[in-house]
Amino acid sequence: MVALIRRARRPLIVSHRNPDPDSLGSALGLAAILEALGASPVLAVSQPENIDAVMASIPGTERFHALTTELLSSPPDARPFDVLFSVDTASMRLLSADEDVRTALRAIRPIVNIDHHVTNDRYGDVNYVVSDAAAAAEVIWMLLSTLGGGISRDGAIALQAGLVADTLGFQTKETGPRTLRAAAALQALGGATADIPRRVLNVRTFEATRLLGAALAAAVRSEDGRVVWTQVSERMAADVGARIADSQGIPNALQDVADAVAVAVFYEIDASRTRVSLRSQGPRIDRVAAAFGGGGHALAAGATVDAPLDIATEQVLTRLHEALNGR
Ligand SMILES: [Mn+2]
Repeated sequence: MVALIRRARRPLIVSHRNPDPDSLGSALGLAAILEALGASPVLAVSQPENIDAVMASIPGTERFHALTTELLSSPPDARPFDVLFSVDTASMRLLSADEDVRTALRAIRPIVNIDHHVTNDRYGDVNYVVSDAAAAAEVIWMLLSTLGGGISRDGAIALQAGLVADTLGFQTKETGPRTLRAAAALQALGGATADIPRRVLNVRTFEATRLLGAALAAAVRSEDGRVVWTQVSERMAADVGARIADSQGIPNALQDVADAVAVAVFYEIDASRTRVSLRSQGPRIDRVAAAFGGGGHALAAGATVDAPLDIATEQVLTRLHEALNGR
């Protein structure tokens, strides 16, 4: 792994679609490591236009190219890629919805898969999957400390943003001594922990605030009190002058309900598809997400269900109750 990083001259760094602060921050952190070693990395994600204002506060996000067949067939400066680094991404399928893009990505060798998802399917030629790491950014920091090299201040800020976001400000069960050592080291490199949490965790738009309120007011609790869930419909969003894409922080707010063991938030994508985010305080819920073609972590996972909002809600809740009852 270390040899591959040292040898790379023109690496392509990619991460999953529907970007989040950890996917972007860990990619930017890896880019900073490679740059400190003299390489010229190119960064790409599917639909970089989906990088919202919160994520755009991470320095360097404007560097992401759209991950398209055009980028892969005619790379910037006509310099071919000599290695593909994929970060925070459990399977190739999550990099792009476009089969042609995935085929073109597979033509770049070697593929180096750096991740922290338990559901990672080891699609790389080299796989560095640390499933007890709290964030992909923590795994990147492990590489940095092994290399013993330097990193720019912006790189440190990007990695700190990934750590802070995936741990919800160092609150998740995955947050361990190594996570905090990474945070301390990144703070010493200029990635302060005072300013970044507000930027990536707390700040939300006015529209997202109103939508959060509506979604919380519509919350439902199961009879046994163990599951709390809500639906975010097109209509709910329109009623508060927002779009579903504005939604932010709903699962995290619901999981603070006392005695709730698991939380589910259902988002209407269109008339036949529903996205679900799941959180758990203990029982594994990644298998519930996997049953619907999704994935994630033991205690935080999600899926896109091919069913309308109400039907998807019923299907997932049934599975979720089975999982909580150990069936
Ligand atoms: Mn992550």
